[in-house]
Amino acid sequence: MERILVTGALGQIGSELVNKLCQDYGPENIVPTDLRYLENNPICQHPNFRTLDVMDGDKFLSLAQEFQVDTVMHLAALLSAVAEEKPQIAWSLNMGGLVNALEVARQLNLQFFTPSSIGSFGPSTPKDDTPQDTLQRPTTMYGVTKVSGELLCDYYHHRFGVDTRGVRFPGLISYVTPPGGGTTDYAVDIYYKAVIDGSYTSFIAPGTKMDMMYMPDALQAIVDLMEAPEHQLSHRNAFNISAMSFEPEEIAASIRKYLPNFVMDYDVDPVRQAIADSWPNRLDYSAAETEWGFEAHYDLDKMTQDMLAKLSQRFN
Ligand code: NAD
Ligand code: AKB
Repeated sequence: MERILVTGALGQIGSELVNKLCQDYGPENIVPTDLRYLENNPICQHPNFRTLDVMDGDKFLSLAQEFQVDTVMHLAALLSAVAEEKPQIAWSLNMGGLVNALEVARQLNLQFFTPSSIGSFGPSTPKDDTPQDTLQRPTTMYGVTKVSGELLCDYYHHRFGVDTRGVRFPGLISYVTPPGGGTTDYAVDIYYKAVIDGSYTSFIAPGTKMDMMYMPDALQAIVDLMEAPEHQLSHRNAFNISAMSFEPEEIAASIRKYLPNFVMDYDVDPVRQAIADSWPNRLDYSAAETEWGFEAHYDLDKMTQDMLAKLSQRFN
């Protein structure tokens, strides 16, 4: 991996991934792209930044050729809650954009990364210690596109020899860029509200466990998987990974260790609750540990300390 084009670079993951890639591989070797151009966004100030609608396959191909990239990291997609509001658009973007990205990788012989999600599982999947290879019958449009995407990436590897790789991310928590309309967003919102208001109303019900991860661990996982020797990988495109699993009361209790007056109540959103109920409680990620040495460094309390410190610096 030497020269990398990133799609959806202004999103929650992309905005931090681009910075990490610039540090690790040199800013001149990174090509951040997004549908949007945001004048004051530092990613848009990167000299290689280009607007790119991933539905435009010709422009995608010509940008990859112009910058002579050897890797595509494809992040542009609609997340679970928004996809449930706009299922037709979600299918069209999540699958159409992915096909275009894979075609660029196939035609130019590029290495390829795209994330799947815990959303690729459904209510019939084993909920605890969810295995790497198991039943995947998701009941959301997001999940349908994610499991289809996993299969399509496998297909491009077996059929065309494209070096496709990916992980199933859990809910990602970060303080830099707000999340783009997912079900796990509550676990980000709660920190902002804790710092700004001292209280939070959770749209996810008590007792709902989901896998989560702090952004620095997620970014390192992407780089580690992409740099792993190919012969070590028996899986490729959908490694289960996770750092922690908690329910709303547990994250609230962690916040109270540092902000003792923090209070939380509930106003459950039935749409996002139904999505959360269809997802696993806790993944088994031993395949990622064995095949490419995945490890996470942040647990719930360590993440809480860092989130509260960074957000307090910004808002207080
Ligand atoms: P996000 O919603 O924060 O960002 C998506 C970006 O894609 C936005 O900047 C948006 O402008 C851009 N975009 C939308 N339509 C586009 C188009 N037609 N062409 C080009 N760009 C377009 O998403 P994210 O959280 O950064 O997620 C990135 C990927 O990671 C997605 O595939 C998502 O499913 C996956 N993922 C994210 C999480 C998470 O918790 N953030 C968890 C699991 C998987
Ligand atoms: C979402 O909630 O949609 C994402 C995800 C887990 O894929 N954060």
